[in-house]
Amino acid sequence: MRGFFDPRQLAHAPASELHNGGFVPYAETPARAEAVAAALADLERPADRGEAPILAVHDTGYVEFLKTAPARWAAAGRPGDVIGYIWPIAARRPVRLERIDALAGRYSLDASTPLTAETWGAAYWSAQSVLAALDAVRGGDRAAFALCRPPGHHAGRDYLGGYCHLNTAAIAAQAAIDGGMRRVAILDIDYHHGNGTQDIFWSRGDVFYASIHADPATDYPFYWGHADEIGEGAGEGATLNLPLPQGTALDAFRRAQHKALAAIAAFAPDLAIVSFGADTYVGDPISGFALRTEDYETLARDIAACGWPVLIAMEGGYAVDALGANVASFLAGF
Ligand code: SP5
Ligand code: ZN
Repeated sequence: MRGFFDPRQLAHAPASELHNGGFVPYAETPARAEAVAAALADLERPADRGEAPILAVHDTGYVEFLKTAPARWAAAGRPGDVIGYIWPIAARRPVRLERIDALAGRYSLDASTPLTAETWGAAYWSAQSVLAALDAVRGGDRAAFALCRPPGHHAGRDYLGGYCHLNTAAIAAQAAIDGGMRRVAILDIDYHHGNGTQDIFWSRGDVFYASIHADPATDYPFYWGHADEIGEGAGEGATLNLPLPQGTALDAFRRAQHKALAAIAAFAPDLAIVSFGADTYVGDPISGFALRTEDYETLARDIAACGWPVLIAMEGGYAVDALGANVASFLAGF
């Protein structure tokens, strides 16, 4: 299977994130991508397909913010990485935002996703990697892999969060549709619910979003991912949430994935995009499921058996020592 990655994706390295009331080392490290790249032979560098496919999903003001916020932060005399501290919960109306702190709150979901001067470039090449993998599948490959880092599924049209800036799965799905595919399914098997992907396609009937994740009652992102969230308007019924309790191991996860695959089969997609997080691993430091390395191959075989062309986009996975083996196991199933 062809896989895509650009070394410029490594340059994004925030120092810390806000967690449980204090700053702790940032969990989404460059070492994650290095571990995956080391485990997979010959990842290819993506071509540059420009900003248009990114702007087909993301708000132009938000993209401008990602590019310019670090310089504005430095110009304001701030040390460290850009991070918001005020969020527009009440004043959700168009007001002219001047200060960097106003913008940081407007364009972010949480305070665990700081921006550095290198973030835009890394996120840009993460998006180019997923677009290169899409082209491999469009060219006839049965499956292709994008080592997306930073990850994407918590990022919405106009907000970052959950270590994510550009929603790579959504960018690929939109590019597939704009390139002539009629229906695209996204199967999200990261430990966390992909609130950004769900939000982007919430009212759309042409992109089916199915997610298996930790119950938002106990886990980030808390506000989204409940079983009764099914989409609305033209998208009603095109969102499927299958929350599972902490401690879930292969058997229950696999049963949930069978449900998701059956729903996707009924949707009859031209392409399946898998948002793949290995933070479901038993040894993951920030998560609570109990999958083992060999389980990823089993899950991948079940997906491959459905027969759709598959684009695999990397999401989370924070047990760096096991990450390469976990990703390799998953890809082996295809
Ligand atoms: C893509 C993805 O998996 N994002 C996950 C975001 C979860 N953020 C909330 C969990 C906070 C745990 N932080 C622990 C930091 C240890 N250094
Ligand atoms: Zn995750």
